[in-house]
This record gives sequence, C-alpha cells and structure tokens, in this order.
Amino acid sequence: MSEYFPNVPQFQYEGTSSTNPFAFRHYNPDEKIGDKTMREHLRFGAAYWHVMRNELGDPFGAGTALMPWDDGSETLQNALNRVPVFFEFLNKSQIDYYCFHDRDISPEGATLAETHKNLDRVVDELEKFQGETGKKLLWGTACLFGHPRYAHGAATSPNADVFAYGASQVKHALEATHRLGGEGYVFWGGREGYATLLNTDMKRELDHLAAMLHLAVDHAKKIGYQGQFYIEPKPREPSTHQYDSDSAACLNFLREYDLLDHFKLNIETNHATLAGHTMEHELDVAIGANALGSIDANRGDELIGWDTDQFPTNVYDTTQVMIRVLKMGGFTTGGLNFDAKRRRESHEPEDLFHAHIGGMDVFARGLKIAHKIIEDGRMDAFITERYSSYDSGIGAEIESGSTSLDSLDAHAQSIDPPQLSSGRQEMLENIINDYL
Ligand code: XYL
Repeated sequence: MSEYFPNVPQFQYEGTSSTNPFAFRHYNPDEKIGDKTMREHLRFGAAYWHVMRNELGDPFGAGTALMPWDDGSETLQNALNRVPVFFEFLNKSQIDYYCFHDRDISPEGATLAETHKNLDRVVDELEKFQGETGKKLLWGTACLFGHPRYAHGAATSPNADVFAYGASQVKHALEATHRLGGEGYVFWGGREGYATLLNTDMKRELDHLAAMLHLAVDHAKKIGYQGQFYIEPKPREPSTHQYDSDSAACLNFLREYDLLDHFKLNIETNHATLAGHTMEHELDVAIGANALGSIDANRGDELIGWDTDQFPTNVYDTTQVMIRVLKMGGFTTGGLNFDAKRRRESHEPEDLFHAHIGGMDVFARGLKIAHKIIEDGRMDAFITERYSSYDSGIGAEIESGSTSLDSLDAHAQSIDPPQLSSGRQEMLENIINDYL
C-alpha cells in the first residue's frame, strides 16, 4: 500500500479530542447531517493540477515541491507514473472525486494526433484506477490557456486556426470526461479576454466564445454525454480582463447566446473576491438563476491582490457557503473541488495531506453549523418578515405585476409616510457567531 506516502495513514474520523494531524476532527464521512451523509453533502474533489503538477514556483523563484515519484520530464511514461500516486493520495485522504485539465494528466506530443493519443492512454490508466478504487471524476476540462498558441485566447483568438486547435482539444477532453463518467465539464477562459481594447473586436470575440460553447453542447449530444456543462467566472489573471468576469456577467452571456439551458456556473471563492464580491454574493447571483452547479473551494489572502488559491480555513466563510448549498437542496452533479495549492514553503509531500484535511474539516464544520442555523430558523424568519409588506395589499400587487405608476401614485398619496424597521445587521451577526 504505502508506496508513495509511507508516513501518511488513511485519514479516519477521531473527533475533536484528537490531536492526530492525519485524523478528521469534524469530517465524519458517513455521519448523517439532516437527510444525507456528510460525504453526500460535501462531495469533495481534488485538483490534479495542484496535487500532482504544482511545483510551487512563483514569478520570483523556481518550484520547491518535493515529488520523488516524478522525473520532471514531459513524457507519457512520467504521466502514467503519476496516476497511482494520485489515487493513493485520494484513498488516504478519503476524497471521493477529482478534476483535471487534459494537459495536467497527459503531455503534448510532437503532433496534435500524438497529443490526443497520449491523452487516451492516460485515460485508460485513470479508468483502471477509478474501477479499482471507486473514485469518481467530478469534472474534466481542456487547458486552453497554457500553450503559447493560446496567447491571444483560444475561442476568442483572432486566428481561426487557433480556434480549431482549441476545438480539437475540447472534443477530446469532452470525450475523455465522458469515458470516465465525469459528472461535469468546465470551461474556464483564462485567456478568453483581452490585454488591450486597442487591438480587440470584443463583439466578435464574444460571438466566437459562444460558438465554441454551442459546438461543445452539440458534440455532447452527438456522443451521448449527459453531464453538466459549467463556466467558471474570474475577472482577470492571466488576461487583463476576462469576459467571464463574475456570475452576473456569465449569466448575461449565457442568456444572450441562448446557452442558459446547457450551462451552470462553477464558482471559485478567490475569483469572487478578485471580482470585488463576497463568495456569498456570487453564489446568490447564481442560485437566483438556478445556475449554481459546482464550487472551487479555496480562498484568497486579504493582503494580496492576486489569485493565491489558498486552502479554505475560515469557518465563517464555509458556513455561509454551506447555508446556500443546503438551501438550494444540495449539489447534484457538482461538489467542492479544492482548487487550492500549498504555500511555496510547504514543499513536502505530507503537506498535501495537511492542506486537504484542513479544507475538509473546515467545510464539515461549516456544514454542521449551516444545518443548525437553518433548523433554528431565526435567520430565515427575520428575512421573511422583512419582506412581508409584499405578501398582501399593495406589495402583492407589485409582485404580481398588477399595478401601474398611476395606481402606485394614488396609493402613496393616500397613506402616511412609510415607517422603516431596522435591518438588525448586528443582531443577525450575533446569531451567526453564537453558532461558530
Ligand atoms: C484558475 C482556475 C482553473 C479552473 C479550471 O484560476 O481556477 O484552475 O478551475 O480551468
């Protein structure tokens, strides 16, 4: 068994009295919270690109991560060698799902045909390990931002041949996802934006981006893939401006191009904060359109203005997320994918485990607290009461669309000036804090 991580045992739940750094203190996979087990609620996923491929470099220095199983080459054999390591990681950390980009799992070849062949070979291996371990693919995606050919974008490149290359990658990544039983397929458009509008025809680029998504939807139908498509909002980095900048921009784009029936959103915490929003805001915007699909669970750093992809550690934040997930009835195809990396200084293999166990426990706490807050009912009751003037009388008429400016004018002139009630923000904050 312990071939690659001999010093790390499989995590077990030991409860809050445990000081074992490799034991869950809060996540008890088969414990029921409400009508589902924690495992069913949380649907944790690990990101292949961070666990297996992130060398922990930064713009100022080389990678520090120790990866004794990896020979550092971009070869098919090295790609195959990584697969058992990853599945040992999933087994020991009790993570049920994973996510990948095509280029995380398999290298480019000398030709595009060889690139696709590499992918298929590694997918054989992933399929074998999924079968042996019961681990599942939460979503797959194509990396349309790493290779220099995508410097001007993939679907939004001004070069139609680059669009075709991107489409070719999407076709094969989608087929790989289908073969592996992937429950979803993500588009994150890191280069689908611009560096300057001086050289950019924005409308044409948006039309092309929509064309790529429609082609993917058509191909899914053709091959019988029934998983959920997602787009993932992020405002910038690497592009100066990305078209899928936040939930509202994504939804507008999907509506405009008649894609809303086929796509939901994969929302990432650090992307929300980069967009100048809270994660709760991004989730509420998506839920309002019945379009919250999946979550990339991480966090940013209050002092740093870029995408630090840190592991979640804040119970307040995970509680806010889980309140929303529970209220929407839970995930269907989506889950909580740790799109998160260790700090550059945490370079030893065992740090991968400390990072994920922390993220899992803090979401388990968030889940339990969210469940209690919803059961308690005071928060919901307050909000219901706050809008109760719309439940009858003139408010109900406004909501049903049966008023006019004339009738509202007459109503306003017939009543005493409105009396406002308090928003009670601090009282509500106190209720939340009582549960933490
Ligand atoms: C990078 C993004 C990607 C997507 C998948 O900021 O989060 O990792 O999740 O392409």
